[in-house]
Amino acid sequence: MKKSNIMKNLFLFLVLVVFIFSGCSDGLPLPADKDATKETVNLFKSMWELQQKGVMYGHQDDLMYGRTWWYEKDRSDTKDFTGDYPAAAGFELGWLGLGRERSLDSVSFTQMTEQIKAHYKRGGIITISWHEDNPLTSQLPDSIKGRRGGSAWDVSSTEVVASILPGGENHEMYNVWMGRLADWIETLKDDDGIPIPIIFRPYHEHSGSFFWWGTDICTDEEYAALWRYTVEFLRDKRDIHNILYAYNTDRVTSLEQYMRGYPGDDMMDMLSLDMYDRGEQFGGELDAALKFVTEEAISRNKLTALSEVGGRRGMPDWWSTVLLPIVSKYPVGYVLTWRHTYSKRFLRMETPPQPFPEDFMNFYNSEKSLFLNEIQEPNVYTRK
Ligand code: BMA
Repeated sequence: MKKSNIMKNLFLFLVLVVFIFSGCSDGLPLPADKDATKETVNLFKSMWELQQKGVMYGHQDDLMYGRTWWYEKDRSDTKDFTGDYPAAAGFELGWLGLGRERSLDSVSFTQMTEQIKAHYKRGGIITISWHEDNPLTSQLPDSIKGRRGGSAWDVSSTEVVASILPGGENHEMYNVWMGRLADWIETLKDDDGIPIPIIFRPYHEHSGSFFWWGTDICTDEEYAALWRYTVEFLRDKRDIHNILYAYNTDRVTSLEQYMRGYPGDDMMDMLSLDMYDRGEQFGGELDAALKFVTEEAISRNKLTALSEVGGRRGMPDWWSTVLLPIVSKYPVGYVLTWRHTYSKRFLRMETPPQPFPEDFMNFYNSEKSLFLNEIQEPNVYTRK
């Protein structure tokens, strides 16, 4: 072989080696966890691409119950109404840390695992919130507990976060809660034993002061430290690598307010926002907030979501006239509406409430919205 040909082949070989070992041949951003599983990396990349294409619909506890039914296999309010499942299914872990069998919303954690597996198998996305009890005030006698009785909403003490961080008097107890969380996450495996990727959004709505981790209830430094401790516990101590971590606030009016307490790009995968429509000013506020949150997320190579949103009372066309036009302007990964609380009272009614208003079909039929069918191919976890 001529010398020049040898050089050429050597060069091509080196290019190939660099290509294989760089692992990011497609140029798409990657999760913060350098050891994220293949499926988790693929989920991140798929969501990055999907958020340019449209906005996924997500619904909390969609697969666990509806207003008039409780845990029926394959049932979903979204599917009952539209014929398709939501792209993202939301689940809630409150009371898992306490070692209970059922969540604060009475959902069995074992059944939750079953539904997570089923949704993963269909190619759907899983997102998880955690309204855990207050680790400090829940230990107090009932007579001196705060107004919300030791729950996530008990904001009677500003010492809670400090008390569970390393060196705090509740640190060991919180490690036990975290251990239970890690144990449960480890049960999320498909039939081949592959860990199922999840989006985890604990300590949410930090800009509000209605949870024990809220903005006036702990300092921004304590909040960031709580996040760092949580990620390090799951990722480093427990070696769990199937999680995308979502940073989240309630309504905010500036980027500076949004970023208070941000634990860092080395931990977070998603910048998300929760905002419920409480009246006229909502449209403008949501528009402004989504603009700076999505711009910031994209500049940091992070995913985005409007991870909780809810319509305005007495506004039947809210989905198509308020939500859709605003979220369509920005690369928003998904919008998630909250749970449809089950009640026997609804069953006794002559005409039980519809799961959604008629206008939800306009949202469903829009080219901009993505339901399960529209994200099944290619599969978000295999990208094939
Ligand atoms: C809240 C309400 C509560 C519920 C909690 C956790 O916003 O829906 O009833 O317990 O979320 O899911």
